[in-house]
Amino acid sequence: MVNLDLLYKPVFARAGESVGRLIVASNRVPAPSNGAPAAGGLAVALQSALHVRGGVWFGWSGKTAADAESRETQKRTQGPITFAVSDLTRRDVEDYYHGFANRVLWPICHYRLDLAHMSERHAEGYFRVNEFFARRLMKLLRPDDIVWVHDYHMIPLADELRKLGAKNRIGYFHHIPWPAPATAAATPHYRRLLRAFSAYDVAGFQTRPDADNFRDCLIEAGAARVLADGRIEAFGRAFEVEAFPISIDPEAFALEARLAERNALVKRVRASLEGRDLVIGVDRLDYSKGITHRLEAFGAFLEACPEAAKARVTMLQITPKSRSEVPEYARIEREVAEAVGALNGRFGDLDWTPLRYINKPMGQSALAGLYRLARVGLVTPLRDGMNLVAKEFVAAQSPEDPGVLVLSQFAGAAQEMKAALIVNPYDVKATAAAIARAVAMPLEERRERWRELMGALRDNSIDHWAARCLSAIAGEDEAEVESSLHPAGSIVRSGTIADAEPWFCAQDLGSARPKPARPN
Ligand code: GDG
Repeated sequence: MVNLDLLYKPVFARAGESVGRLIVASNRVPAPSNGAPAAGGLAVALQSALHVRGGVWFGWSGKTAADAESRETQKRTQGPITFAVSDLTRRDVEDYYHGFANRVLWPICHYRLDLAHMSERHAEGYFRVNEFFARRLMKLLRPDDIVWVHDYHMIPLADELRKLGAKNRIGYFHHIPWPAPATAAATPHYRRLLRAFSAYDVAGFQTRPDADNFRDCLIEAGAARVLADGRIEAFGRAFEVEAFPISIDPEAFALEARLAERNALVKRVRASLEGRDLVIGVDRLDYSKGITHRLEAFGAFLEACPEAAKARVTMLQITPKSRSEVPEYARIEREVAEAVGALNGRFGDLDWTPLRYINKPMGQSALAGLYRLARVGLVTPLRDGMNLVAKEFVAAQSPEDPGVLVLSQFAGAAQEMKAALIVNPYDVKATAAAIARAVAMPLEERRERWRELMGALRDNSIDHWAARCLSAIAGEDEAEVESSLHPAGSIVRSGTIADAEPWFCAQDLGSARPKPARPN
């Protein structure tokens, strides 16, 4: 255990000026480890920011405590970063995580009111756990720290910190969509949640429509007015509501994909394809990702294009299981497995399985190499905050012979990635037609589209995103923050992610996942 008072001093300070540390709060926290393989882009970007300022990454350990008394904060320091995590009781996990976060907020934010499971006990647990986190975090907080809270699990954290007297600058980033008021208003304790947002100094969303939806929610609830400087005043506090589209590090991912041509698994897959075109889908097993619609579209494509069936175009769907303890996820797991069986039964042959369906998570290198191998990337969520797979697929392509991205209009990424083939994922026939078009697309058009897409990624890399968010939260100069994130030779490549839920790279979804608490 390390005493936080001994923490490394911030390095991002001009002479004579003190800069507070960065405190990142998220449901799950990466486990510090030396020499581990590169973690997902987001974790790397946040660790870079933490390295620069020095700071604390705070959240749930992913483990269950025997009882409320054994929820001590465990701290481990690696260089300038301290990882501070607490266990939660079985009941906390059930109510806060499986319950309110994943059975109320997740479905409602993804426009699935039909899947929302309203339970007063879960709601009460959600606010209780956030209060618990706030009490723990308050013990670590210094007056000049800035706090950056991530995602829907922790919306009330700033409000709870304020109640305990925190005066720090606190920002929030919402990784998933924010729905229009008519949908959002179905959330239990809706007004309390809206009020909780007003404790932040900045509320960040993935896209302009999401930010607008959120603003409309406040205004329609009669809780807010827009100030002359563009900020919102609600429940007696003024704060900024802004869109910060998250991204990846396109150059690092491109390099990873180039190097992965030598990856043994990628080589095996290439050999097994025997020259056939590959269509790839990569998603956590989640009903928001539109996997059954996508499989239906792939079947419709094979049916409508006998020449594709003859050429034995093959689809690879990589789908690590996720949140299996939640009943709605167990259901989608069964539905997808049935759809896979039906498709292969219908179109397959003795020597051809049209759809390869994998539930285990891949290593990041293999994943990058498989994207590069594919002629078509199918990213067709029914709703998605951003969708980093779409961005990774593009970054992984060979500029000389790039694959084609088919992208849902309902992914946040579609706002920026206009040169993809944009589809309505509910329209199975139209998606099938887009697959056919992508498979047959001439090289020159593929190159042109890819250049435009890659240009969009370069204009807004993950570092740029982190710098924009941080400068808004801290009220600092954006260019200066960005240039400080990666001073020469300082790229952070350590840290593995303890669990992928919900916005981290899914590499550890399998064995590293915490033991689930059984639903009552
Ligand atoms: C949430 C929002 C938003 C997946 N399978 C494997 C693997 N992955 C990695 C992908 C990608 C990440 O997981 C998934 O990111 P997405 O953005 O696609 O989706 P969510 O997990 O739902 O994330 C989303 C995101 O937060 C960030 O703000 O974009 O809208 O829902 O990086 O590569 N990685 C490895 N093996 C796998 O099998 N290594």
